[in-house]
Amino acid sequence: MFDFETLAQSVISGDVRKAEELTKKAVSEGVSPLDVINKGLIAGMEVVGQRFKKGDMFVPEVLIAARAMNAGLDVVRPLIADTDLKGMGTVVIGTVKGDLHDIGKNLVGMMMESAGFKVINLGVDVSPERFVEAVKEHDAQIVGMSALLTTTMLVMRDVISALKESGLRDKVKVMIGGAPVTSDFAKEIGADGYAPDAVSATDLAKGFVA
Ligand code: B1M
Repeated sequence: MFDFETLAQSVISGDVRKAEELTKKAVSEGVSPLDVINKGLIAGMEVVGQRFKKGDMFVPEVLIAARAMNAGLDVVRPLIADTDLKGMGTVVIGTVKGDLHDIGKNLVGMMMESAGFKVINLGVDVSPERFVEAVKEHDAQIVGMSALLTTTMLVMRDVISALKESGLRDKVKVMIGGAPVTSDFAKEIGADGYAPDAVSATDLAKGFVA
């Protein structure tokens, strides 16, 4: 039985080498990449989030923990992204303007890739205009927006307005997510769906193209 607790602990303490080594060990023992991510890497990052909230951890420590989590993700990424699935469609995904949080958004993008979507990851601090340009440029079927701040989640509405103004709103499905976002908020701003985590985000996207 793989020790997920120790893997989570390596993320919490920001031990990049240990996170990488333990992830490799899990993979070599046949642990599923999704379990490695959810029970080990994300579980560790959740503890970091709680400690950050209480003021027991500070920004530099959070960044170091995020680096350790990414080191683990780099190990499992090829295992879940290199599937033989046929193209499901193109998703343009980004963290909205003013917001620099990208760990969850990258995870969502990675899971979608593993499900066979072509994912255009626009990064962080993405303006409404940039979302519109990218939809046109890549002929995307889905727009995915992420926000982690109660202030920046409001930008999601602006992106939807920009899509309407450019005549693209009816051609794409819009999905949103991120810690402060809810399904009620999605309805309120006219998004097509909300997902609380990376796995349900992928299911939602699959439902859009089914
Ligand atoms: Co920030 N931060 N942060 N932070 N940070 C939060 C979000 C916060 C809740 C912490 C707190 O105080 N409790 C708080 C927001 C408060 C609020 O608005 N309500 C906060 C704050 C205040 C800030 C700063 C303002 C702090 C400061 O400078 N004073 C600042 C803002 C910078 C900015 O964006 N302009 C800031 C900075 C940072 C760091 C740079 C240090 C770092 C980000 C590093 C990075 O992303 N590269 C950071 C981090 C790491 C966090 C916490 C601790 C962890 C976020 C995270 O990565 N979680 C966070 C506390 C928390 O969330 N508990 C916090 C792990 C990740 C896997 O989960 O991102 O939720 P998550 O993604 C999930 C789901 O939400 C969902 O699926 C993902 C996977 O399951 N999901 C989607 C996400 N996007 C989706 C899109 C979808 C569907 C699902 O469809 C498209």
